[in-house]
Amino acid sequence: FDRRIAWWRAARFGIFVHWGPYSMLGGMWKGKRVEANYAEHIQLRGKIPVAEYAEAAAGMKPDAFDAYEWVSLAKRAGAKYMIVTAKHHDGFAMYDSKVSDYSITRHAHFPSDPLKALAAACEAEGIRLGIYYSHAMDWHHPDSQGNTLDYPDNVGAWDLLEDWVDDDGKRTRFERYLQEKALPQVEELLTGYGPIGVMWFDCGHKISDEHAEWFRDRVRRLQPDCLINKRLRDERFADYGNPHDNQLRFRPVQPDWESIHTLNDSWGFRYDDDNWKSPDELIEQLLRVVSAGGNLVLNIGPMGSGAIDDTSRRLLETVGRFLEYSG
Ligand code: FUL
Repeated sequence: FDRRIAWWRAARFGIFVHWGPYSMLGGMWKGKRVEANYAEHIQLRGKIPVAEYAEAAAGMKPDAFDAYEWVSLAKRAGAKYMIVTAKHHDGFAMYDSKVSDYSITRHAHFPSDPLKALAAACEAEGIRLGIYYSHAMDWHHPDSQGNTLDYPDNVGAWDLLEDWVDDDGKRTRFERYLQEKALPQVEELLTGYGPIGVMWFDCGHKISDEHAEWFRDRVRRLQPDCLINKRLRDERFADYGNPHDNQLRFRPVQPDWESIHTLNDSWGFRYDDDNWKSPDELIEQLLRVVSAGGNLVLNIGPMGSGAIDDTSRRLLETVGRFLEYSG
């Protein structure tokens, strides 16, 4: 274990990237602001039916996307790894998935695979690539969790306790989602993009131990050196912990832990989120987390076009300059 996690312990600082069709919407739906702190939750909070969200997603044209620019910004910021959303809760694959057509390439017809480009840029620049994958929730798949607008009979987190009875075939249906979409997608992510530093799962409280085991098994089998974050399920399944989002509120129970922060309020890009942290605040967070023995991961939300807004860029560059001058 010490050998596997050595690079991550030395890294101390990473960049998170939230990017998907929600970035293009930027918190707005049909000209109206949707009340959601997190722009990436717009489909759920805005009660947008799957068909309408999918229609909008088909219009995503990330013409300004430049993998080298993203990775070189991460590098200038002083980060050593970069975690990118391959699929968020909306179920949309931001890579060329062969498992589901609901993707940036097949659904939005973007001519190349952005994750391939990012993997190549990371390799060239010496940045470790991590992949965020929403395994427990998928608002597009009829048998997954979280979307009760289109799928009122959907399974809920409480249904998946260990002693849960297969009420109305809900467990069977949820397992169908896992077997036909989530697990095969995790397999393609672990086999098509070179060495993955960390598989970053989310909302593990919504799945059972048995289901978590299915994912862990894939990661260990396909990339034994790949790390797993706590949100696959809980610390029993993880290589490192994640204390509360955006805060360092308590002493984490795991010796290896990572604190995630975003530059403003949302993770995904939202037009009117200007609650930016100051460079001083960011540097202070970095110092607090690192001096308490953790890793800090700072999030950026590129726009739907793939461009990164000037404020995010400047903030990251300022952190990078501080790290450079302070050695
Ligand atoms: C949460 C998600 O629901 C947010 O959208 C975001 O991805 C954050 C990092 O984790 O659980």
